[in-house]
Amino acid sequence: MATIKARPFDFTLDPARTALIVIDMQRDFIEPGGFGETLGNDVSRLQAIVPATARLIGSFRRAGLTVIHTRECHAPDLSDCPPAKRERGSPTLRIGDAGPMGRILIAGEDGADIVPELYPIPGEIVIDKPGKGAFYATGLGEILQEKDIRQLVFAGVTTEVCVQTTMREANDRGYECLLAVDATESYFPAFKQAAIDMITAQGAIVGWAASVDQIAEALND
Ligand code: C5J
Repeated sequence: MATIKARPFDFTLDPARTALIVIDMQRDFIEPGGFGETLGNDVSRLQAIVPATARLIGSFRRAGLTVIHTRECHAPDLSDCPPAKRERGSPTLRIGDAGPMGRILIAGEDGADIVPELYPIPGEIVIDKPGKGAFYATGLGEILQEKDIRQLVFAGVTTEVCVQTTMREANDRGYECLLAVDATESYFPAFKQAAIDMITAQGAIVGWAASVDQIAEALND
């Protein structure tokens, strides 16, 4: 056990029962010329967290702990994409349309894959998820149960959408959730800050927050 001086109070990390979940560090959200930029977002904000996220993943790998990556993407026939989701966003570039890096958010397309700097190594789990939350319509819950995981460290994008949604899903399922604040980002700085505040408010109502350095130190890295 290791104590992390987290927000809003100490988080007692039990490495043997902890996994890292890296949410949607996909080329289409992060790289210039991808879907995210096409929607008018400044992707440099998201690119900036790649080194800290790589450091966090490295700490988990060196400690021999579980690393799980997620990708927000859909089946090529869009059978898992509700029209209500497809109809929103950009009117000119929708999920499934041909985009700069292949069909937008379609499994197997270049843009839907994880950025090379954070690419999963053999043995790591990759969850393709059709929703914002990683528990919805995936096998994540069963995987965590099978591994007897009780604590989840979160990284990835975007803080207020897929990261926060997954933390809320996990919190409701009884997991203790810790957000790595410098390994998560939003296209909107105010939304990132608000999400961290919401997560940690009211006595960690959704979870805790700490830096990558603090988490790495707790893993003796
Ligand atoms: C969004 C995500 N923002 N990964 N996806 O649509 O947060």
